Amino acid sequence: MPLPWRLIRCMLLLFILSLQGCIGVPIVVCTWPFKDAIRTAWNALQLGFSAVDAVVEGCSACEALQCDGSVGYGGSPDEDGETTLDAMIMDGTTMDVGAVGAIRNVKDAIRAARLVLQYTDHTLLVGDQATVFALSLGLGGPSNLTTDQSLAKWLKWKESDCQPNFWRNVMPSSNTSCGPYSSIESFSASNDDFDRRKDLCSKRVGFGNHDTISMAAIDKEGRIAAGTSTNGASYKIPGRVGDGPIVGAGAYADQEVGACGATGDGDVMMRFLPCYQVVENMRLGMSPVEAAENAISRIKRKYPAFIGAIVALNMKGEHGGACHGWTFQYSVQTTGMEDVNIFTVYPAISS
Ligand code: SD4
Repeated sequence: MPLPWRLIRCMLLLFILSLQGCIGVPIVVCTWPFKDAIRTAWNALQLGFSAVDAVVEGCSACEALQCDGSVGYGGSPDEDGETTLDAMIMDGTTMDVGAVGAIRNVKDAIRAARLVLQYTDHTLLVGDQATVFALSLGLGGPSNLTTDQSLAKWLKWKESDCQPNFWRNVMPSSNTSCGPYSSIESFSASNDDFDRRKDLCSKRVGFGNHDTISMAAIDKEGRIAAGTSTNGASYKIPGRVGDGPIVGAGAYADQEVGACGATGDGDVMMRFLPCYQVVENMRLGMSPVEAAENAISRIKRKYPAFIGAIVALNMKGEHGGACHGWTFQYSVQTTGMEDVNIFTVYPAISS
């Protein structure tokens, strides 16, 4: 081949490669600096696995590592001291979803969610029946999800009269503020205990240490997926399911537009389907940052004290985040990055 042609070919190749770099796919993003989770997902993408596989592998790594104690076994004990898990996986090419809520005695929550996606027409299975389902298809278990750390955390909470907790408008029936509780209406106003006991309930749980993994990925073939895994909220009332396994709340992905992952006070956030909102905002032309800021502002208008954050990703590989009530960090790895990059997002000044 004559030299000029070789040169032109080389330049063309370089141009294509640089274009891939700036378009930024394949790509994987997730809430918080969960570097090992991103690396695991990125390796899966590099090996040619699908976006769904990469998200499952990434979240699964976080579960095994018990990322920040709020993903996987041994974290966020509920009122009975038990750890239960929420997880979801969404395939943005088909809009198929598999999710598990408050699954018990199974460590591999995201893999259980994937089984729902792969082998059923359902979207969400919960509690003991989700466990039976997952075990029937070969997932490991039953496993004890309690660890020495989660037990110690729960005992300390019991010793602190079960404070804080998620109850409101109730009265404890004993002299501690632990349950069982009765509705406040069932107490007569003349009850001597009323005022004293009223103060014993429901000091609000802070979400300062909340760190769900919500992850989104675009694979080499341009397919998008999103997923979540979390042990939810410490001292939750048994049976509570958070936003993690709720489609459009904890995560969302649509091949036509992009994807989103959320973290924070799931009880509030799921009322707004913030990730669905983000994707629809991007469909209307907003950038990922604008879309995320808009979704957060809708929640903050109604719940000024809520704590939460969002990471958004469009099909071009552009990403952005927004948060309220805390400083947020999210992780990214894409073509041209040697390792995971961490991005920091601050709450809007008006927060
Ligand atoms: C939940 N949203 O169950 C989850 C917890 C979380 O960052 O996001 N932590 O409410």
